Order: sequence, then C-alpha cells, then structure tokens
Amino acid sequence: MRRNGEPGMERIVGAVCPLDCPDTCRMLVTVQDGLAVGLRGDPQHSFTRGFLCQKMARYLERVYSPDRLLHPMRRTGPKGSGSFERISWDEALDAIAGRFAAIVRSADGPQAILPYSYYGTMGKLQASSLDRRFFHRLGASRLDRTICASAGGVGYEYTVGRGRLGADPMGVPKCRFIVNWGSNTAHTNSHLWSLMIEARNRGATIVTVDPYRSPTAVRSDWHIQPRPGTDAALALGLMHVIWRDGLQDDDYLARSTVGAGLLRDRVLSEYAPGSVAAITGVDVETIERFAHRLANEQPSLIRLNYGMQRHRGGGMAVRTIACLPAIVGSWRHQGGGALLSTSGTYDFAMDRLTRPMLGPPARTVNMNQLAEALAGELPGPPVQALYVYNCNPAAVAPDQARVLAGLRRDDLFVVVHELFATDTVDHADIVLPATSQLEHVDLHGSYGHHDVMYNAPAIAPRGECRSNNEVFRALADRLGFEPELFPDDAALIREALDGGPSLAEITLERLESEGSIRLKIDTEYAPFADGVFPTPSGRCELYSERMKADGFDPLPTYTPPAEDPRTRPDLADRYSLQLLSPPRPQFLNSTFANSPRHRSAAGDPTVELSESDAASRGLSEGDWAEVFNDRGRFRARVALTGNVRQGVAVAAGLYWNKLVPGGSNANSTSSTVLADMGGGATFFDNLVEIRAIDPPHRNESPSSALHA
Ligand SMILES: Nc1nc2c(c(=O)[nH]1)N[C@H]1C(S)=C(S)[C@@H](COP(=O)(O)OP(=O)(O)OC[C@H]3O[C@@H](n4cnc5c(=O)[nH]c(N)nc54)[C@H](O)[C@@H]3O)O[C@H]1N2
Ligand SMILES: Nc1nc2c(c(=O)[nH]1)N[C@H]1C(S)=C(S)[C@@H](COP(=O)(O)OP(=O)(O)OC[C@H]3O[C@@H](n4cnc5c(=O)[nH]c(N)nc54)[C@H](O)[C@@H]3O)O[C@H]1N2
Ligand SMILES: [Mo]
Repeated sequence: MRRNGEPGMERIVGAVCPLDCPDTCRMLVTVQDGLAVGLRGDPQHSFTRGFLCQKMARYLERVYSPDRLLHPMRRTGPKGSGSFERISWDEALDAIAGRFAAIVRSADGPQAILPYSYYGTMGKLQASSLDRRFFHRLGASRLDRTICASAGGVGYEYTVGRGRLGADPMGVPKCRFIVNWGSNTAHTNSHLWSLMIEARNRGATIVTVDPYRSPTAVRSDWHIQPRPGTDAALALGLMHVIWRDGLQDDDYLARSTVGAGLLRDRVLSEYAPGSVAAITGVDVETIERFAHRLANEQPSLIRLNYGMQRHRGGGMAVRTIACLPAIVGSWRHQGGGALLSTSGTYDFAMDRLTRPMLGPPARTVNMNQLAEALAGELPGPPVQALYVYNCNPAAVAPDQARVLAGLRRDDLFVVVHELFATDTVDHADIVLPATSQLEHVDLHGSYGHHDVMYNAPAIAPRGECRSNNEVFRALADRLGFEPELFPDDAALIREALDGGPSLAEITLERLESEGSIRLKIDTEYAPFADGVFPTPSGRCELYSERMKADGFDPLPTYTPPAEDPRTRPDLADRYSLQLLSPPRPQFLNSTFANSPRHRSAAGDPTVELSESDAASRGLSEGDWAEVFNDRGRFRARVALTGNVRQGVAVAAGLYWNKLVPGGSNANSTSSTVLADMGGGATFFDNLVEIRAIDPPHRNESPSSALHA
C-alpha cells in the first residue's frame, strides 16, 4: 500500500512523545514508502529543543519491534500463563460486548465492570475521551486515577488554589537558587534540568532535597538528605528560621496571604531547628543555611515533584512546602515560586471530552486499591470484569501478590488492550492490540511546559492494531449506544479546544500546520506575581478554612510516615529498612522494561544499601538478596554505592515480573495504604528487611520462576 505519495519520496510528520513525563517532546518522523525510517526531536520546539531522551530516541525500535501484539487473542491456558490463540476483531468485540451486556443484566449490574487505565499515553484522545464516555454511559464503576500525583495535587491546591498552576519553566534560567525537592529532575524532567544548568551557568546554585543521593543529587551543588517522609518538618523548620531571622517578605505576606500570623506562631513555638533536626536527620546548620539562601537569593524556585508525595503525609508535605514561596516572596518573579505541574494552565474542555454526567451514578474505586477491589473487599458489587488499557497494573500497582491473585480469579473476565505482552496481558481473557503513537492521532498538553501539541499519524497501524478510541467506538456500536456520543477524532479535538481563554485562537487547523503552539499566556508568565490566588479567599492560604472543613489541620503540620521504624516499633523489630522504589532512567515506569536495549542498559534489579546495613546482614556488593516484608518479596543485587544513609534502601526501576529472577518486582512489598489527601499512593512508605540468597541459576527462565 503506497499511501504516502511517490515511491521513495520522503516526508516529515510532526509527532508528540506520548510518555507520562513532564517534558512532552515534539518529534519529527521521517516517512518513506509508508515506513517510519527516522525519528528525532524537533529543534524548533522551544522547551525540548530537539533533544530526545534515551528511551524515545529509540522509539522506532519499539514501533517496529517483533514483540508487538498485532492481532486480537483469546486465552487458551490458565490465567497468568500467557497462552493465547488468535481470533478476529469481530470475535473479540462480540465476546467483550456480550459479557458486558450479561453483567449489566445481572443482579450486580454495570458497576461490576471496572475500567483500569493510567497514562501509557498522555494524549487527550487516547487517554481520556471516548473511554470515559463509554464506561460512564455503560454505568460501570468509576476509577479514581490516584496512582501518581493526587496527594500532592490536593495539598498544593489547598495552598495556592489550583493544583496545577506554577512557575513558568521558561523563566528558570533567571533563577538564582533552585531546589529539586523530591525530584530526580536530571532524569525525570531532563529538559527542565537543561534550563537549571543554564541558570547555573549564570551563577545559580542547584540544591536537591532527597533521602537518596539520586543522579540529580549527584549533579547538584548541594545535597540535603532528610529521612524519608519528613519533608514537611524540614519545611516548617525553614519557616522557623525565616521568621526568627526576619527574612520573610512582609509586603507579599500582608497583601497576598491568609494566616501568616498563625503559621508564624506555630513554627516559632514548635519547629525550632533542633527539633526539626531530630525528626529529619538534617543538621541544624544545614537547616539555617538552607533557609537563609532560599529567602535571600531571589528569584528562588522550588521544583517539587513526587518523592515526598508517596508517603502517608504526602499531601500535607506538598501543602506545607507550597507555602514557602509566599513567605519568601519568590512568586514575584518569572521562573520563581514553586513548580509542581503546569497542567492547570490549560483550559481544555475536559468535562465535554469525558462527560462525567453521562450514565447512572456509580461507585468510585481508588486505583491504588486494585488488590482490595479484586478481592471483593470494597463496598458495592464484586468486580466481575476488568478492562485494562494504557496501564500495566501487574507491575505498577501496590501489593502485587494480591493484585496478581485477583487477576487470576477464574470468575473474573479480563480484557487488556496493549502494545506488548506485559505481565498484565498474561492475565487477560481477551487481548486487544494497540496502536503506537505513530499510528494514531492525538492532542497533547503538558505538565512541564505550556504548549498545546498535535500528533499526526505518521504510518498506518501495524498488523490489526487499533487505537483506544477506535475500540470504544466499536464497542459502543455493539452495545447500541448513541453514535453522536462517539464522533471521530477531529471532532473530539475541536471539542477539547473549545475550553477557555488560554486556548483562544488555537484551532485544529493551526495545530495541523504549526504542530505546537504556546498557550495564550504572557511571555513573562508569573502566575502569582500580582499576589492574587484562585483560592476562596483570593490569597495564598497559609491557613485554610477548606482544610478545616475537610477534617485536616488548617495550618501546615508534619505527619509521620505510616511505616517508620522510629514511630512503628511493632514493625521495626522485623523490618527496619525504609524502601524507596523510584523509576529507573532507562524505563518509563514499566514501559521499555521489555526492550532488550533498555534492559541491558538498566542491568539486573539492584538494592542500594549503606555499608553498615549491608555488613550487619552479611551482604556484599553484587550479592543476590531477597527484599521482603509481610506483603511479599523480590530479588535484587546488593549495590554499595554510598548513596543511601543507614536505615534506607533504594530499589530503582519498575521491572517486568516475568523478566526478572524470582518473578516479582518492588511492588510486591509496597502497600495499599492511602496518603492523607487525594487517595494518593504510598509506594515509598514501605518497611522491608533484606537477606542473602543463593544466586539464581544461570538457566533459570524468568517465566518459569513466575509460574513456579
Ligand atoms: N526516565 C524516566 N522519567 C520519568 C519517569 C520514568 O519512569 N523514567 N516517570 C515519569 C512519571 S510517571 C513521574 S510521576 C515522574 C516522577 O518524577 P520524580 O518525582 O522526579 O521521580 P521519582 O524518582 O519517583 O522521585 C524523585 C525522588 O524522590 C525521592 N524521594 C523518595 N522519598 C522521598 C521523601 O520522602 N522526600 C524527598 N524529598 N524525596 C524523596 C526519591 O529518592 C527520588 O530520587 O517522572 C516522569 N519521568
Ligand atoms: N514501586 C513503584 N510503583 C510505581 C511508581 C514508583 O515510582 N514506584 N510510579 C507510579 C507512577 S508515578 C505511575 S504514573 C504509575 C504508572 O503506571 P502505568 O500507567 O501502568 O505505566 P507504564 O508502566 O508505563 O505502563 C503503561 C502501559 O500502557 C501501554 N500503552 C501505551 N500507549 C498505549 C495506547 O495508546 N493504548 C493502550 N491500550 N496502551 C498503551 C504501554 O505499552 C504500557 O505497557 O506507576 C506507579 N507505580
Ligand atoms: Mo507518574
């Protein structure tokens, strides 16, 4: 099929990186005879400037991988075995529609169907449009998508009024003091990191606050290493020093905040550097110096990310840190203040796209509690059918052993729409093959810059792959839903763009020709320079009536972790190491963990320990060890990098279970305890123990390990 003009003719198609990452790079795909033969970053894109990360630079290998799923399949072996036979799309869609219709008619009703998705693609269309309409119209259970950013989103919103408004990354080169707080920026937001380096070249200092000497901490001028989950206490200690030493911005505080006096009284009486040092493990002198520099070296920026959110007190920690810019007056400057996410600047018409009011009211299931949902422990009817897309819960969800046990329930009907045979796919009754980003159309915002972007399809779908939206259209048709609710993708893009002032004059036609367009916001955008905040009071709420009404302390406070040996002696007897399991740079969550190139670059799973913790357990560099707690266990090689303090362990990377010895990853130990706000996940609030084991046999097949 020659769809692309003359044989041999090359054309360049503008695309967008679909990964769940703040950078949202613009890419240029070279297409020849219907094949994508080249892919590079777009040097014209203002934020990403032509540079792609080590994952997306090789995206064509993924698109054309021999491992792509290319046709629908039906399970033939036991659940989890990954044995399937090829079927036609008609057979697959009939099986799904038939089963869904039967569940809708059953005594349990449609709420026994649970959609399960996250951001395998960030595209507005393929991540949150017809899927939402379909499941709302069906009356299925609703999914609260809390696995990543919801605790901090809510905490930030209490303070500044809109969870996802923050400093303009394009202003970062002007900053003088830059803090990466719980953020591995050099790897997880690498284009922002380049702007930080630009600031450093102009004299700025880069600081990282992280219990782990992360790659970003290694490259920073100053690394502050608190105990996990103690960030709020550290921030309150900074406030103490700032007020005690008169470093606060009185004018900004008086004009633009609520509750400054109350907060000042609290921190002066309760958070003296000595007590904060005892909680955080950060010494008094560091706390004093950090406070002085943050206040004095303006513009200062706090890039706060996910590290501190994945603990029980994560919402309150973000809420507390988000007060600092108003106290030191850093919101006055472009690039200054705090940056959690930029996505709130976009006025996409999300409600029109997703239609939350469609269909009957239904229960909401928190996605972090998939284990409980599949075990029938949540209120409402038992889950009879699970439809997974854009997500790999068998590897990424907490309390993995219980998630897998749930997925293996014989009476559960599981549909998985995927590009690759993930651990989740192995548990499917019906597997549907998904298009890659080069094979479908999409519209993108970003959570790390301010551009609206258009992803044009570059090539025809491989094999029989279909996009998420195509599948929901076909299922809607089979279930007799109103066709006007399931229009084509161009119509959906127009609806999404018809949202509000920041999108004024941005049309599908312009996007098709320009590819990427900055939102209609100031060139020198500084959201709170005028001191007006989108809170109920119109000010930055250091004291929050809304929090009080919601049952929280209305003032910032410190909430200890759920699993901390110092506050949980009951657990500390058996499990004394706080395990952090952040992503590995070679993978994007569990995406790319099946790519031979990225797997070999990442190497075996590792667990980093302090010398003394290793020695007391008889462990040496390179030894295979088992990391375990009451929830489960996984294997990793001991790495003595000097990057963790005593009492902390780090197992980076979300490996695929079936591709590692032992057949499980770090989420076999993480818990489904929810964070204080937003129902957030607590992946890093996790006490474990570690013991030596024999090395895996050379010929031990990872998949036989899984099914042993
Ligand atoms: N290369 C790559 N980039 C990615 C991703 C990826 O998988 N790979 N994932 C993307 C996604 S979905 C997300 S959500 C973001 C995540 O982006 P980040 O938030 O930057 O990533 P993490 O590595 O999860 O967490 C950052 C750091 O927080 C630290 N940390 C853990 N506990 C605490 C704590 O209590 N306090 C403090 N201060 N720090 C703590 C960890 O040690 C880690 O170094 O990155 C996105 N970008
Ligand atoms: N222990 C621990 N656990 C974590 C984290 C951690 O740091 N530590 N991080 C958490 C975070 S921040 C996040 S965001 C989650 C991420 O968890 P997930 O959202 O599950 O992310 P991925 O592992 O990248 O899996 C996404 C899947 O979507 C598929 N996909 C991509 N595009 C499409 C498409 O167009 N259609 C369909 N149907 N499928 C597609 C990909 O092939 C991939 O398998 O994991 C969380 N889990
Ligand atoms: Mo995430």
